[in-house]
Amino acid sequence: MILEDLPTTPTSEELLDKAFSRAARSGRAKSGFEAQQSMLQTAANIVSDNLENVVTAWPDFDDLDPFYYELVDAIVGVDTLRQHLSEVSWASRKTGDIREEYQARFRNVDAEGAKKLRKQAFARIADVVEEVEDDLAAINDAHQDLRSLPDIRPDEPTIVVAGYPNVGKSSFVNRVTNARNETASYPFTTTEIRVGHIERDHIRYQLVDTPGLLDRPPEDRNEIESQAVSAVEHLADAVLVFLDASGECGYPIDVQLELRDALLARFDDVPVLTVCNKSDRSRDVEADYYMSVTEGENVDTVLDAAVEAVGYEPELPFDED
Ligand SMILES: Nc1nc2c(ncn2[C@@H]2O[C@H](COP(=O)(O)OP(=O)(O)O)[C@@H](O)[C@H]2O)c(=O)[nH]1
Ligand SMILES: [Mg+2]
Repeated sequence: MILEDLPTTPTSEELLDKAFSRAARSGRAKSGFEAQQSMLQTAANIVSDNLENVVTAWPDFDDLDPFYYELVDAIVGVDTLRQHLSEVSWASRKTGDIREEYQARFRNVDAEGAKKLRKQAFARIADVVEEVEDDLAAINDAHQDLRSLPDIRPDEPTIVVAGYPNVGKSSFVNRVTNARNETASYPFTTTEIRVGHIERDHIRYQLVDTPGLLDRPPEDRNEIESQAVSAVEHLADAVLVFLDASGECGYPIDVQLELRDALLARFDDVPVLTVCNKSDRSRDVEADYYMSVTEGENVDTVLDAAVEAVGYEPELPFDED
């Protein structure tokens, strides 16, 4: 997804090792005063460039699609991440300042004096880098947490599949997308988001299955999960709520209907279709559609209805003014 191209964030130790060993190498190529000057340049440049790259590698959070913004915020906290990045940015500038300061001071000393100053400068650079040790670690953690986000395209028409566990959501998504390998999952707490794709009239639709999220009453969701629901809200163009009237899923039908009603209220901007799945077992509930995924009954009808409900009209290039 959008964040997968981020380079790995170095630890402060890795960064200092790299900077000082390259500096030593560049120092060996010269001698006396010049060796010291070259070491300072090299170390400071490596540190300040690498720290800056850590920061600029991240997209501007304000440019993120609301879906991803909410998701990033739910998983790592946008404000916290911004804070860490701004600390690292500070460290990059500070290292640049140290380089300038010592370069100026180098003008008035001999080789021996330059060596002393260079050592002093290295100690100060090391201090600066160590000061952002925690920030670098937190940025790296955030990156790890975010890199496995499923590749969801917020601009693609999206059908969200909801309903209690074991009502047949995954069976449906797997059957119609016919692409198990396309489903990716993202675990934070108990939550995953899985996505599969279908194509109708050359338009790609995303089918999103959210086990752990839209399969339980709102009051059972923790804060992160609630925020993830907000993210999904930005995404959904239509919602399919699956019911299992047979109760084989382990949840009584009245409880399932309560969840359906909560979803109707929550996703009030988009069509929400009620689908009684496992119609081979029971049809004992009022629903928009009756389907059996395992028997292949009405599966396409439900999919067509969902596509219809999305009502996606692709923008044609010549429509633009
Ligand atoms: N009898 C019957 N079983 C079904 C049907 N659809 C799914 N199942 C079964 O219900 C169980 C739970 O399905 P699953 O897709 O994992 O549900 P999910 O938890 O909502 O994703 C599995 O054993 C499925 O084979 C159906 O239409 N009829
Ligand atoms: Mg499932």
